[in-house]
Amino acid sequence: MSNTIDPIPTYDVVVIGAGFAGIYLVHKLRDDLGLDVKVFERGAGIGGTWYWNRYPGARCDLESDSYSLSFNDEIEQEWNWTERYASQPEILRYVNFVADKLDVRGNIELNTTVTGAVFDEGTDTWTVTTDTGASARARYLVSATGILSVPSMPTFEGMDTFAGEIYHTGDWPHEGVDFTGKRVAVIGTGSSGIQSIPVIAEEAASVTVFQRTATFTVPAANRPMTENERKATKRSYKQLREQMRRSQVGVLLEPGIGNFADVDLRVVRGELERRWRGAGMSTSMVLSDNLRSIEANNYTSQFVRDKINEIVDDPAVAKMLEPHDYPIGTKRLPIDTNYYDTFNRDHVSLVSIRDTPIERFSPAGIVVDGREHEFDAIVLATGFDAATGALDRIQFEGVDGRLMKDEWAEGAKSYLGLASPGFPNFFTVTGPGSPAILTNVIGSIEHHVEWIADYISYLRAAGITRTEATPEATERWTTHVAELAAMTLYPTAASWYMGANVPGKPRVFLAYIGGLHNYRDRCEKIATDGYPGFTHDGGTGLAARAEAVAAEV
Ligand code: NA7
Repeated sequence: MSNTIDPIPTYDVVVIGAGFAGIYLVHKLRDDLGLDVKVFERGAGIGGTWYWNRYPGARCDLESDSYSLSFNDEIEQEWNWTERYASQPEILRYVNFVADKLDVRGNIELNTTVTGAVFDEGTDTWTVTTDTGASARARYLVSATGILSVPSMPTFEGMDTFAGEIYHTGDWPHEGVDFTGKRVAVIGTGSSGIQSIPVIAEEAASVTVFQRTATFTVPAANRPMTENERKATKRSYKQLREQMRRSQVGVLLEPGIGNFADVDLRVVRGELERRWRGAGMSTSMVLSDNLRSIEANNYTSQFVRDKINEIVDDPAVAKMLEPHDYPIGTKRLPIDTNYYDTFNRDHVSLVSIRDTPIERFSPAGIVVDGREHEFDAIVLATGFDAATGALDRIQFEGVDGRLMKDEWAEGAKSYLGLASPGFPNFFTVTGPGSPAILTNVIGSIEHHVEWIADYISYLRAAGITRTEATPEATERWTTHVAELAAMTLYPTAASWYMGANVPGKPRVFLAYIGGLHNYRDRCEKIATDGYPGFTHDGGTGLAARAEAVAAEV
């Protein structure tokens, strides 16, 4: 018998990340299952995406009463959203309110980046290492690292020679940035660029936007929430949430009015006009087959191009802003406040870098097509290494020394977006292959957390110490995800959904398109059937039953 004490603290579950997912995991696993949970979080505060993305104008693109947690009545009833679309500071306040309500802070170690995790086949446990030297061991490891948590940093020649400041929207200084009197460049016109450009233009001396791909965006029609609206929502939360869970994307968007071939185009036009004035993302969904039929999509796309030409005074600028490179909706549709109007301001200009890319940064600014543009500050609104970026940066070592980054070198493979073969007792919240990126992410997070907690509870009850997604189930799921995507227009866009925004990243569609409702049903059936598609070792009884069911599937 050895007298040595294991120097590594041991928990039931280690969680990576303290955004909405990490916080809910603590509550669910600790308070409902009675487990000992440890969370490591890179930031000096909780909130994940909403902790880092503090750029001017940062705001959620889903309505506040949808983009919020549904599992706790007290939180729902006590919290008061002030705007239809919540701003980043308000969402971060909400995250902190939730964390206090659930009393989770004691389980979270901040300022600690997980660098590696190794599975020990002798004990069926994971040992997690971090950049601070802290480590932890646990039977289960759950990644809650978020979808948009690793900024994609472009590498322009001469970047380090630029004499002014360079900021990335996804890693914004916490003290804020004062652009008053400054000449500012913004590179990138996705959601982050589209939200920040009008706000930066309010204070900067000049704003020059460098646009590689013109982006479709529709008006947010954001406004304050009235007390009556808040009361009405709070009264009907139960029904609303249930409808969201039973919907395609986990949020109540206005449905389509019919397929392109079947509807009167005058009616379509009228409906597009109505939705343009306030329906946010539903604007692109007037035609039910907008994401399946290129004719339908062309009609919707042209409507937005016409709007751009109506709004923007200078026809040459309007032409540059017209999106032509992808079907509307196949990249996440930003919703904006005064984006196109901002180009009518004298101190705002647009430089297309579609055909003449940025040559280099210089000490004074940015050189394009032989011309130097001078700036005091440059904002990179260049997006994220989405969905897999955070996982790729951690050295996950599974059975037989297999590394996740090697296993996923040709593209992420998962079973249900929740687990991956060779990595036992490891679950991914909002992982690639789940519907998360196409849905109200909070709805997906809640589902994943609850499903994982139920599964852990099942494993413990059965005395199963080791579970793993089978290669066969993973292959079937990954193929199914790809086949569903291929039935739509999504793969035609060079989007972050496809990994196309990061040089060298495999082009694999990263989400299950079949809808949150169908996904939930499928996961529930798998649970009811004893978790076919997973191996079960170390247990008896239930485990044997599960294996028998798995063999039949
Ligand atoms: P996005 O949507 O990925 O947009 C990034 C933008 O940056 C996009 O316009 C890119 O052009 C542009 N970009 C990226 N790299 C470069 C380089 N090297 N040179 C020039 N331009 C570049 O990220 P966001 O942060 O705006 O939004 C991400 C999500 O957050 C969004 O979908 C919402 O869900 C919230 P490209 O289109 O690739 O030609």
